Amino acid sequence: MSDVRKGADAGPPIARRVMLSMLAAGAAGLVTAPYIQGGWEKALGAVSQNDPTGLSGLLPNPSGFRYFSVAGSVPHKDGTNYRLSIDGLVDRPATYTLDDLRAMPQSHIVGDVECTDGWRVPKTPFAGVPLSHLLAVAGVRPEGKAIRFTCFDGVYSESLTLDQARRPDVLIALKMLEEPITHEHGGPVRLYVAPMFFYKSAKWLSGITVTDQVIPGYWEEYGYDVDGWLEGADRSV
Ligand SMILES: Nc1nc2c(c(=O)[nH]1)N[C@H]1C(S)=C(S)[C@@H](COP(=O)(O)O)O[C@H]1N2
Ligand SMILES: [Mo]
Repeated sequence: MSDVRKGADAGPPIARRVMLSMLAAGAAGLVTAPYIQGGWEKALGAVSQNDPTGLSGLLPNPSGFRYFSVAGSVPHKDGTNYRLSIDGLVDRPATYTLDDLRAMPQSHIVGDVECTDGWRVPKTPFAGVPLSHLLAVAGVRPEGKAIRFTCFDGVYSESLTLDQARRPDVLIALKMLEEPITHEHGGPVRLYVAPMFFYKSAKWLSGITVTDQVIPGYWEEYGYDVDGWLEGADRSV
């Protein structure tokens, strides 16, 4: 690379240049150009992976989604190295591969996606294993009252009460938008908590731990409600 700079300013020059040009494209209204959506999403995802400012999450995206990651970079995982563990207050702790999860009962849900930042994507299809199924297989002990979720980005975490976790509209999602979940959207496996704000839907899910009380997740430490119900959600399910 000819223009690698030295000193405090030496960052990833290509990533920064791409990001700036995409910001410029957005500002110039070029986003109405007929981008192939997958390509645009891929490019955006690649940029947000290298974007410590989080600014790229604000880039316009024809699908309506924004990409969020509180981690600067996230390892890519697939069927060869992905693992999901379930442990804590259960009788039968286990670790699952992607194939294990694919072989379990799958549910399909079409739900609204809504971030607290105000963007919303209605009627988004998700598919995967009901969390209730995994909990039943693991055998939650009587002391178990809540779930802590951890992620292979090494940073993010989330929580649900046991009652919330057992709802049929809470999925260990393997598919989103009828396709395997992309890395940018938290693949190969993310949580989907249909009745709650999207921050509850932890991306890059790697751990499910049954705890005796709710341990607030990443954003909840900064004041987000641990009960992130969407307006109109049926809380009694
Ligand atoms: N691991 C992880 N999961 C996460 C987040 C994150 O930063 N890291 N952001 C949350 C927030 S605030 C939102 S709105 C959604 C964004 O999902 P998307 O990037 O697929 O649109 O993921 C949620 N899950
Ligand atoms: Mo969000």
